Amino acid sequence: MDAKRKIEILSTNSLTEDQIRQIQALDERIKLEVIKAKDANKISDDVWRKTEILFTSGTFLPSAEKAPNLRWIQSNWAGVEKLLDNPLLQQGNVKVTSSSGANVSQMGEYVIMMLLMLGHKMPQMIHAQREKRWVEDKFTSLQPKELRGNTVGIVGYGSIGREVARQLFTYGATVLASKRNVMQPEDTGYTPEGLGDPYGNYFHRLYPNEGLPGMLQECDFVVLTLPHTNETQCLFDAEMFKSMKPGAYFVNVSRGQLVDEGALIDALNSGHLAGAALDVFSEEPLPPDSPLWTHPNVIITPHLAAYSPNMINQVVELFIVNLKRYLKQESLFNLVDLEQGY
Ligand code: OXD
Repeated sequence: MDAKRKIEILSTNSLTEDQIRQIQALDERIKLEVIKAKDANKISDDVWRKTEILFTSGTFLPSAEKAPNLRWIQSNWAGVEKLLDNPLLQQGNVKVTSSSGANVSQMGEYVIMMLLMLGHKMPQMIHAQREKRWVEDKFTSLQPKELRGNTVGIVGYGSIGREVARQLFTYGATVLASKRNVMQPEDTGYTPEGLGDPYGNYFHRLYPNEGLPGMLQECDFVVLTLPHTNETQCLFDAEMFKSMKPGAYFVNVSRGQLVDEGALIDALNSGHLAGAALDVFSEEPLPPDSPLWTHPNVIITPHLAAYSPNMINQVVELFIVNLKRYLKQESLFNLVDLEQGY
């Protein structure tokens, strides 16, 4: 890297004074501009022309002509599919890194909360409370399915799946996980110290993607964490739900597009699935007429599993780790394969 050349960074995320200081202290060539903008036109041509690194929660980008020096985009999103269609990325000289791993602590807690709520029949108990109804047949209708002694299947053993497995360990559940390459149980992505499963220690059995239906047959709970790509579009269709063990619970924290919602509703209505917790939907906000809203065994949340007051600080930490690597011309964490889409 040219020792005199300025490294122009544009952040559309607001940063604290301390974060700005930390970033600038990394290299005296760094020039950091912070502009809270929600679309590309709010940023001047001059700023776009100079920008080499973009740190953003946005899914907007200028044209390639407007940003000739752009080389790297660090996104705040773990799922970057909305960014990838952008023509600017077709040129092949801009790297994209996702935030995968940065927010896994709260996502892990969200998933555990949902597994416990579903298994312990919380939706049914809240419903009875609203009606001021003391459930008389509580030992049958409210019989819990505990995590201890039961099997949780994690579909996609990436950073979220690994943190779920780590948190599940203390509950004594059997953890099965599916992963594209079972020969590589280690994590190659970013995970904050002490979180996740960097060495592949927290699952009991790993399945290749082709083995997913077989894995599902054994699971009392299934957690979907895969990214949305052409390959995963509608992965959970009627057949896949049929592969699930009767009476199992389903949790989705990935993207709604991985699920055929009609097939999910059928599986719930027939009683084949005992319940579901859904944070993501094929259409967001979930339309008011979706039967999922009122299904008695379904918990709906408005796409917030990654949210916490620490969320942005966690992503800034990842950005700083990656920026140090960029400056040393090392490979970046969470580099998105633009062909594969994750
Ligand atoms: C993400 C999300 O992709 O929160 O980061 O959905």
